[in-house]
Amino acid sequence: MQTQQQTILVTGATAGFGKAIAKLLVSQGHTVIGVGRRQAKLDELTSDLETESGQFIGMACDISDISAIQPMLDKLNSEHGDSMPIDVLVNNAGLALGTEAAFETKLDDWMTMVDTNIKGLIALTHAILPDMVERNSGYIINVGSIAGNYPYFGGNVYGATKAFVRQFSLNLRADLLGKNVRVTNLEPGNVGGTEFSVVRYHGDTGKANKVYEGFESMSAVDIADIVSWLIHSPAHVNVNTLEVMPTAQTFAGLRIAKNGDKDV
Ligand code: NDP
Ligand code: 8X3
Repeated sequence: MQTQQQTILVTGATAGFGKAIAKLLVSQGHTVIGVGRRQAKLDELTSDLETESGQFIGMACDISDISAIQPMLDKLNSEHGDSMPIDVLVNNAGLALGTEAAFETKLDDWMTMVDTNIKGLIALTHAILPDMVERNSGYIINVGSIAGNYPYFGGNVYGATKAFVRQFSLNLRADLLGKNVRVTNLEPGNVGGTEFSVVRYHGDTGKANKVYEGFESMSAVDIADIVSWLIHSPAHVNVNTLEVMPTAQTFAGLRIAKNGDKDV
């Protein structure tokens, strides 16, 4: 069990999983550097967490602009002293845009998912990993998705970005042989109560709410509990991948269009 106070950088801390993860870890005494684009949400979280035992530091940054990542880390170090080694990186920021079939989507949406879920995640990892290796200590938790493991209608590029995140996580482990740096790909299924579906449906809250009707989805707190458990697990244990779903959810089945039916 890792009990000492750690410095944990969490992307996507302004909402959903990232916000729940930040709240839990700060309440456990850790220092959380929360990254997101919305400064007002970061300020809100800073004041909400003021009385907790740990510390929250908000850093506004659009990770899809990879040229903004190093300046954000430089600012963090200059404002909080060069002694801000990051013990844990939680690459959580990401998004899905659209639920249409591939031939009906907007190319811009595809590119935004690639820029955020892939390019932002690898750029931040590239910036932080060498220091972990040098210190022979560290942990990268990537938030993938079941969408990276199972194909489903409308998952096209979103699922492909998460499949990238899964393979990148496993390949990091391969490169980190002999280094004391852990990597986990956390692969949740349906989680309600976050902004994920509102973003996916381009702000249509009616459609977004329907996704969660009629069953009990997981919550951001469930995900935060898992992340906390991973961080506090013994340093000699590496969870490579961790897939979790609501009990009500299961895998998509294979389908056949019969009698030339195009309307399936
Ligand atoms: P939310 O939409 O609630 O939160 C997404 C977070 O990512 C926000 O804090 C947002 O902050 C941040 N973000 C998005 N784009 C950027 C960017 N360009 N730069 C910096 N931050 C960014 O989603 P969830 O909490 O539900 O999802 C979190 C992660 O979990 C995502 O990677 C998602 O793909 C994955 N996931 C979600 C599941 C679900 O069912 N909800 C299931 C499986 C995986 P801001 O807008 O302020 O920048
Ligand atoms: C989100 C999970 O099932 O909505 O990553 O694609 S799902």
